Amino acid sequence: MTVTDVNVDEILAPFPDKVKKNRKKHIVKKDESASSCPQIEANTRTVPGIITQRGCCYAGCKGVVVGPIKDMVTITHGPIGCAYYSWGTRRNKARADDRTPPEQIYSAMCFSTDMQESDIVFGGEKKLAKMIDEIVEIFHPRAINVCATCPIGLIGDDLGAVSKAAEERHGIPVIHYNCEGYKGVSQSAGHHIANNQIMDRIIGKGTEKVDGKYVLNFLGEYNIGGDAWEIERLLEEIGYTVGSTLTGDSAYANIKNMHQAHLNLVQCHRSINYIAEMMETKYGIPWLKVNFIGIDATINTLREIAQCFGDDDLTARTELVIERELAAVTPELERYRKICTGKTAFVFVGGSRSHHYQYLLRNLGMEVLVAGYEFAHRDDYEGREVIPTIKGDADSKNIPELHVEPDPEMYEPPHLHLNMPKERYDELVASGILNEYRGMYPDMVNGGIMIDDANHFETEELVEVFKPDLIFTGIKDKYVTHKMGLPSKQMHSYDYSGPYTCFKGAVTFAKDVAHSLSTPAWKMITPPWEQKETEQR
Ligand code: CFN
Ligand code: HCA
Repeated sequence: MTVTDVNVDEILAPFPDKVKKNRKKHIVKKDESASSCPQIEANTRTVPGIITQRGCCYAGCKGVVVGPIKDMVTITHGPIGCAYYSWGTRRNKARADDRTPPEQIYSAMCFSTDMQESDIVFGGEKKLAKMIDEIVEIFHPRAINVCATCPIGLIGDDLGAVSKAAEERHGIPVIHYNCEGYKGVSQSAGHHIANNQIMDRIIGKGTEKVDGKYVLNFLGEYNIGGDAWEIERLLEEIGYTVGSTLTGDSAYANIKNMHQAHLNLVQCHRSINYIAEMMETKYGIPWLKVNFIGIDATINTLREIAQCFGDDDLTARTELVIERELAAVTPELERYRKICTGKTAFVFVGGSRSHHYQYLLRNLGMEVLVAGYEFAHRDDYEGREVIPTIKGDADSKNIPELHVEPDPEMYEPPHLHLNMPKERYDELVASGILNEYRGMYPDMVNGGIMIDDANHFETEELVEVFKPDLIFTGIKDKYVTHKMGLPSKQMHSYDYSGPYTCFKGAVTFAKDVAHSLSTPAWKMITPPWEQKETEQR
């Protein structure tokens, strides 16, 4: 059977009719003969009871966006479990630098009010206030984040009031996030809440001058396994100054001065597009969607950034760095490419990597048969902007969009938001220097499946049908995959490896993938559908 023969209805057949109808809208099969991308349902509630890969709003706010800010103490106001299980689960690395000494790095620590039954009954505000006082006394942080978990919203603790009073007592910013886990439908709501508060409370508050002819901020890069450091190395060699990342290895001390940059680069569009847009509106800073995953993607990105400034020296240095890095990695990459070429894969990650890694996999000669996101929005799939409408209390800026209404009339490439004349933009696109924004769909193979919020059942069915050589996914289906006799590579944490960005990162990735593919252990496992019934018990 070829990939184009796969029938989505057959995969969904065992579901009850209502579930079938729902899930069908979240699955799109690539059809090269169709003129445009079919609409995919995304950013909507998961069917109750289904084993989703998604996380919660608190995970998106605390775990993803604000937790990595190294010089801020981040308090989890809630029961200890939420703090414990969000402690150190992401590999966002941080190190000391000129502004932040080692004793002021708190991002790997775990702080929680440890709400008990009596606190739930009588309220946790006093406990939180006392905890902030103790933290200031013991750790002397520059600023504090306070993140709410589910019960806090239910009992109605006023985080804003407690934080404001603490700010007055101690004279440092205490920033609160009403990111109760149940808000929205996934981590995505938490990204939005975190973006709003960072924009409102941190960016623009600094007065220290950021020196540099070309100052860039790097948004949506979380330094997993050291990814951001590898990118910064190249950018600095070319002649850029990286003012701040958001939020991998970032500090309050740098984020507050981000408004001085000339250009914002956006790696993960899903988690940080709100700040990119808001900074463009408020400070007139243009932003550029980039991708440092994959050799060709990195080269394109470096050239595009240089084009934004139109400086010949910068362009020349960009070409020199590209040439040198390429020469250094090509022989080793070729070795691993031989093992990877012709192999097939699934890629299922949160909200941006599933597309970014398609470029790198293509460099290795691998074909992605199934790709999807846990919590992406339609623009991430379809490659066009879909305007969100806010449902609920639209006046409260802490309520993120809960549902996205499609606007088929709307098309604006979110890839490029530059304050450059339209003619210059058209010229750069026409000459092939700037690429149009592409969502995941245009990069799928014909007959391949694009799937939103995939669940365990569907993943197993798709594996049985497509029989990929490897799955790129997260911890929640890593071991299920192994039991099916398939290697899996964690695309969130990189399984203790990385960095995977730019040229050297591509080699590290290729080596890890080649090792996974060559391990004989997978042939010794019989997948469930090949086992006899008695063996299955
Ligand atoms: S580092 Fe990012 S790249 S921020 Fe986002 S959408 Fe998560 S934590 Mo896991 S790996 Fe993943 Fe993306 Fe952006 Fe990470 S694909 S799910 S919320 N994500
Ligand atoms: C999160 C964090 C996560 C989880 C990874 C996984 C991460 O979404 O809360 O499921 O394997 O990258 O650490 O996405």
